[in-house]
Amino acid sequence: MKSIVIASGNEHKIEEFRAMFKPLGIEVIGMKECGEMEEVQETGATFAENAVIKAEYLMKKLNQPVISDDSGLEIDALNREPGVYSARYLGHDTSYELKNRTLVERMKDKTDRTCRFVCAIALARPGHPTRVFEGIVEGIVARQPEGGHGFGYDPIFYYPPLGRTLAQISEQEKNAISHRGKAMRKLMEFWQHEEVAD
Ligand code: ITT
Repeated sequence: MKSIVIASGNEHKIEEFRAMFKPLGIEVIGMKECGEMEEVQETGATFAENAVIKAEYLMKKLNQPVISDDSGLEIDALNREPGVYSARYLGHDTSYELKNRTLVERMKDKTDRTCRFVCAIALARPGHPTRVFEGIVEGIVARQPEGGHGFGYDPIFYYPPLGRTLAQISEQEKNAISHRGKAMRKLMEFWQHEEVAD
């Protein structure tokens, strides 16, 4: 397989997938490049359910293999918010500067600052059962947003082993330890064994 469609409208995610698939010689095509502008309703209660909904919807429309990514930030002291609502937290179009500042403010008196990013990648193929691959990275909610790399909640996700937020490290460093990188490596392992490639 020379290319794979990703059922995502999030350019930052697509860029991370592009970087991870590149060494394998596989081109990543965002759904907008296929003329698909419509985002399907994420009605699932879990990341895995939403990933399956997104991938199967587009796979059926295009009749070709599709991957999707559903991901988000869980903060333990906030009952695992924003969770599956990470993109919709405070409204889909609200800036991440405001979303991040709001979460930091809500966390200011909390002693338990543990959090995690979760990623579920679904691979949907015509005539095959859909598969889901998950990855998690554990961290701490930062006292204030730091760093200009990455996207979304990266500036408030402090990663203790590197002593920096995910917005203070390079894309390569992030892919090596991130929830998406881990899920992606599980997908690649399956890919190689199952010969997903044409
Ligand atoms: P698609 O559904 O079109 O893929 P989306 O952005 O709406 O795009 P999700 O519903 O999966 O995707 O929401 C994921 C949100 O979780 C994302 O918008 C960020 O707010 C957050 N998130 C996920 N991965 C992240 C990462 O690596 N770094 C920072 N924030 C992340």
